[in-house]
Amino acid sequence: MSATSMTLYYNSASPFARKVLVLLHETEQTSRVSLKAVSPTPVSPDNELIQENPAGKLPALRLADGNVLHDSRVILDYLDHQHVGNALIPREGSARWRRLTLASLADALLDAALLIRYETFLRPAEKQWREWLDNQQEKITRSLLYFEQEAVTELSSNFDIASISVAAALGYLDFRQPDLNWRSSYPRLAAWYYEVSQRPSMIETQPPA
Ligand SMILES: N[C@@H](CCC(=O)N[C@@H](CS)C(=O)NCC(=O)O)C(=O)O
Repeated sequence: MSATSMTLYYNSASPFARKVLVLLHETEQTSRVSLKAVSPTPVSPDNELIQENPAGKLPALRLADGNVLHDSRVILDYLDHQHVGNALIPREGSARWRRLTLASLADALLDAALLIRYETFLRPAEKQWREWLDNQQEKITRSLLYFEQEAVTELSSNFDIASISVAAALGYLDFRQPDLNWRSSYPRLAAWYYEVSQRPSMIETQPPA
């Protein structure tokens, strides 16, 4: 595949796009992808992005042959098949299902955080639904507790699909919920996150200040 033969629709604030960018860095494929910044929200879709993904969501990856991949999970899987290094998504066995399940929980945490962002940032204050917001936040709390109690050792073993997804989720919490102070409740997760945050792939893909 020739240089910059793919186009990634992304936004530097998007944690789902960040997962893709981190994998591109980790697998030394950044030069293969041109970046196209888009800023859709559920109430202001991006017309160009809709042509690529009818759901109107980023990330989407246009391949050299014109095919378009979405969502982030599909793109990560595809890109993990395009390099010669160690696979970041285990190809088979129990490791595959465990690492994908941890990644899926990180995505669920992100879905909840993003919905909270939309509810509080886009919806007029008088229409916001407090109980719904609280229950989305509870999804985040339960997921963090699970990662702290059940998964930190596993996450430490390899910086792969699971670790990339959890790291992107924690980065998004710092970005959008800076007062959450999750580190004091989940110290092992905090120590792990501090370590992985030093990786060039994480430094290069930080959300905007
Ligand atoms: N499951 C999707 C979620 C993608 C997603 O929610 N992207 C957000 C930006 S971070 C988006 O495009 N939102 C626009 C919308 O919901 O219309 C994935 O893994 O890629």
